[in-house]
Amino acid sequence: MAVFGRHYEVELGDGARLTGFPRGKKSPYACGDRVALERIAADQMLILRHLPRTSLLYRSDAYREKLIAANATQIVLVVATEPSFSDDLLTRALVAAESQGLASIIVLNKADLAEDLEQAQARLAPLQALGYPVIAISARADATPLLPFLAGEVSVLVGQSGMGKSTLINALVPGAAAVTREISTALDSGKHTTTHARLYHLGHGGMLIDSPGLQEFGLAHLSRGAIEQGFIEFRPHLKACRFRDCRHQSEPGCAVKLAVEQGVIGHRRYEQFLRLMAEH
Ligand SMILES: Nc1nc2c(ncn2[C@@H]2O[C@H](COP(=O)(O)OP(=O)(O)OP(=O)(O)O)[C@@H](O)[C@H]2O)c(=O)[nH]1
Ligand SMILES: [Mg+2]
Ligand SMILES: [Zn+2]
Repeated sequence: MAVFGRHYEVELGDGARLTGFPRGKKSPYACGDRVALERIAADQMLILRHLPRTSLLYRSDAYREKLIAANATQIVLVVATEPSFSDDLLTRALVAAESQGLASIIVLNKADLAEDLEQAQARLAPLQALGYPVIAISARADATPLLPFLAGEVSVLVGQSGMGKSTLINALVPGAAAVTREISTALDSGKHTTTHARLYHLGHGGMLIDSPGLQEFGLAHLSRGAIEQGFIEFRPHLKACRFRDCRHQSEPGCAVKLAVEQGVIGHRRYEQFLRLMAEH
């Protein structure tokens, strides 16, 4: 249910909440994991192992991996009219989601800040055109337009700090109200608010995972192939490149570059792809 570095909050089948500890020095579990437990005290459990995962969303740099959520079925990328969001982070999170076969939806929060709304929507339009749903809402005013997208899904909220992920949680999850006050108090100090991932039950079997704000989304764990597949509009062209190991940079007969020149693939997306590839 929640990850606190070296220990966890676990929920049993009957709804009881206990503290769980990993066996060794490592903490290899993520929010959303299903785990086998052994009781070590009235309110403490040893976590023996995790059960097979349907997905694992994580980011990585050259040195380490940071787990975000296990068993999610979709990623909800939360951006806002204000503060301004990073296209690069958004692209990376989409590629990570695609690599795990997760659906992605984009929430444009703080739609009540009307003066910045149009510009934010314009920045998201190319992604919307690719088929990613973009839902403009105000978590403060009314988050219910999001509910149909969450029903029956395990959704992980991902985004930069201050976009309103936890505000969304509080708007959508009855009973998370106690958390609201803590969060708004902490916010006044101007710090990152959410420090650990936490899973919340929605009605009708849906679940929502809140996660700490991200400043970067390293994709060191993804192969070149996974990255090119992560740009979904590239997919129909990849097989048509003359060379099977085409890097879609300056090779002759590159179908991706041709599609860019013909305006079928957007310039900005192609440039973002090249930037990601430069790290590999
Ligand atoms: N105007 C407006 N402000 C909002 C809205 N949603 C959230 N906020 C404000 O945005 C600030 C950040 O919200 P949080 O929910 O803490 O953001 P977060 O994404 O959880 O941030 P981290 O936990 O640091 O990652 C708070 O002051 C919220 O009150 C909205 O719809 N409209
Ligand atoms: Mg938060
Ligand atoms: Zn190519």
